[in-house]
Amino acid sequence: MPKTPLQTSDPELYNILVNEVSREDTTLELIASENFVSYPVLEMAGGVMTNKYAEGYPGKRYYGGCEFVDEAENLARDRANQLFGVEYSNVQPHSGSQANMAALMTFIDVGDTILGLDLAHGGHLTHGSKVNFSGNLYHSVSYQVEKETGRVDFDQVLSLAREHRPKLIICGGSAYPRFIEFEDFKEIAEDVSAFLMADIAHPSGLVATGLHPSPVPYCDVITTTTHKTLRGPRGGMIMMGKDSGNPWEIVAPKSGRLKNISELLDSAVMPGIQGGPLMHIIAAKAVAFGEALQPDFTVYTQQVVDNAKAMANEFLSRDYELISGGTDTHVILIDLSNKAMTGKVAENALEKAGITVNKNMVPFDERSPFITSGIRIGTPAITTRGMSQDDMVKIVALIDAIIEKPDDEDNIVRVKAEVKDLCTSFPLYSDLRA
Ligand code: DSN
Repeated sequence: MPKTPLQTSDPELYNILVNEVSREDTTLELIASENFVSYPVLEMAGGVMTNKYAEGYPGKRYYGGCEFVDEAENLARDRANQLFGVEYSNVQPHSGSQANMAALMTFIDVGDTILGLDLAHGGHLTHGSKVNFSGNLYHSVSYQVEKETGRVDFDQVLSLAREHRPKLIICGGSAYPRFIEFEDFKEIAEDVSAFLMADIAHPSGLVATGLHPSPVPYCDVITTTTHKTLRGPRGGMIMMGKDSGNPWEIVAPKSGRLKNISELLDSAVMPGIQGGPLMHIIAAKAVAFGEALQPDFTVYTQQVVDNAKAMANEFLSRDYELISGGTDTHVILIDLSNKAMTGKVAENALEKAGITVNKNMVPFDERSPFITSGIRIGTPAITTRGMSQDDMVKIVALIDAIIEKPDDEDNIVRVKAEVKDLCTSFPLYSDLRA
């Protein structure tokens, strides 16, 4: 095979790339926020639109030569609107965090109060964590889940909302295995006249295919990433739908004038927090949204959920404690306390056996985020490889074998060989191997 340009010019980095292809192919990727994009998405993400400066929006750029990137961004927006049933989308945020930052900047002023899910209870850094801009620039109050059910404690949300009068409430999170309860949040937001923002970064692929309730009828603004269950390139997006009763005009935080929210959101993203958009990634988002509009994608997301449920049942039958007792989505959160094991030890031992998970705090965790009592598992990536329920049962058995004997090197070698065999039956990126 002829050498690739990278192989010729920079063999050191070429080898790093090839090693990553091999790692993804020969290990079980169970990180709930990861997925494997298609070749067409890769082609666009690695294409020449990376060269183009296009500050501004289609038809209103600060640079010439934007004819084709305009077409790509318009397609990305149109497809996003169709996919989620919304009237407005901004596909420029470089990440979910930047989508969240732009949304907060649009709806509220620095110093205003926000109410979001505690990071240690499944929330996200940008939902008000003290180590993040959201907890620094805003007065942040956090709600939690109930100890017994692992589900959002709506009595607490209501009482915190009435006590602190947040200007904006955030629903959604990074380690919440159940459907986000948009309707319940809406009731509370209305009670205290707060804006309601949904962060659907995790379940957006399930939302797009109707397997998770839609936030559109309830939320003033919706943010997401594009690379998790949605299976696009790494990035973020902001949306608004008319169904929510959102007036599409608000008194702008700074000027005090009545403004169209979509215009405020656009200018919060650029020039507010970003400069030049990543046009290769925006075009790759358009490709991924096109894929997600195909009937096959619903077959895929249904399998993601079926696989997560099959895994959850198998874990339960092996005496594992699952937060909330199971899952509605692609996420499973396991408390390993009854296995006398920390999340950190489990993550390291599983990684040695070729199984990639992340340590994760569980609600009311007494351990630090660097140790944790739990692990988070997700099925989007292994489902993309074509795995189904029978494979989930095998994978849980392999995980259990490691959790039982995390220090037994022979056991790790045996499990690693089985992981490799399983991966060989579901090849990934065969065309990209050295
Ligand atoms: N880091 C992402 C996750 O793993 O869920 C959230 O930003």
